[in-house]
Amino acid sequence: MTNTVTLTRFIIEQQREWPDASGTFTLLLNNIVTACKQIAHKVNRGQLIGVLGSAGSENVQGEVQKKLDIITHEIMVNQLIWTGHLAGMASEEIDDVITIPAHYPKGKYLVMFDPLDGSSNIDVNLAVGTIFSVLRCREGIEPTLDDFLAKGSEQVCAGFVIYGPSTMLVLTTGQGVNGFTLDQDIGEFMLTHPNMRIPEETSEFAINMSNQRFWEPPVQRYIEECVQGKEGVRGKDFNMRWVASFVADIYRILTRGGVFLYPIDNRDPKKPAKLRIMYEANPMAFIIEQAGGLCTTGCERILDIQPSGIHQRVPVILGSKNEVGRIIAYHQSA
Ligand code: FBP
Repeated sequence: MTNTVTLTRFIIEQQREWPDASGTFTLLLNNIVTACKQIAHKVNRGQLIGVLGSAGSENVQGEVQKKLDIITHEIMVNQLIWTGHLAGMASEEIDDVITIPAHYPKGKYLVMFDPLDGSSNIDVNLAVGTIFSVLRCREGIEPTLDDFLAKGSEQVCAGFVIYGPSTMLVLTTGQGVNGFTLDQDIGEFMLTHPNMRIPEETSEFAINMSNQRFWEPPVQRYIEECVQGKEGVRGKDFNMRWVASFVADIYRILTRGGVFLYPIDNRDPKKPAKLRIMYEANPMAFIIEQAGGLCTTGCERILDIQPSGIHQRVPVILGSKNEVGRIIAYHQSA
């Protein structure tokens, strides 16, 4: 099978449907993708270039940073800061928003990113990824925090790159979801998975079971019923998967269906949830909904949430429509 449609061709042909498109978005996306190709190279080389292991520092989340957390953060910033397409950026790895220095032109987009998602898996050679979200912003101005804290429903683009057996890009600009595989020989992402759709039905759930005693009753009930299988009220057996790399769990769900839960829990009242809304939950929610799935906190559609902070955490339940719909109903009847 010869895949001839490159990402650049795909985006340019898509832009032709937007009469007032200036082409800036295509250029911005190309810069993001160039950064991800550089990251793929570092991740793939691993200990050959001494980039595995801890950096011995903590990020704003209080998490011990891996060397690659910092390296990938710097690659994203260095690839985007000079382009003239951005008014600002935000990254999982640093506290404040990243402003564009005065000696570079400013543009009309904001990019938020998790440079290395699933970094707890990097030293054990499991799939990791980069997640990004793009918002429009008032042009040529110094953006305020409010410009960044837009609802997920206002994203113009969301995507992630998974550094796994293949390096793949999954992307939406609000016209469905498409998957591209990096052809290492020519260094181009090729369209290999057009119009990805999530099956509405599934018998596979993903959750970190070790947190079970901290979950709220609706999630306790849902998982209990799945585990009871065909002997229980669901009358069918369920399988479980948990990679602990959001990108990997999401890519599996995009490919064969499933439901992912990182629900609210009462382990630590100061940190009732794990995943960050701006550069994890919102971009994945946009992708999942564009692929025919649902994404909720259990009580609220993720894309309708008014964010209150760049590193705000939210409960995330997403995936195949019928199962997520059942979990929402369990929350409503609780
Ligand atoms: P980061 O690695 O970017 O901090 O992401 C958080 C994450 O690793 C997700 O990728 C994953 O879904 C989740 O945390 C795993 O959590 P846990 O280690 O509690 O199972």
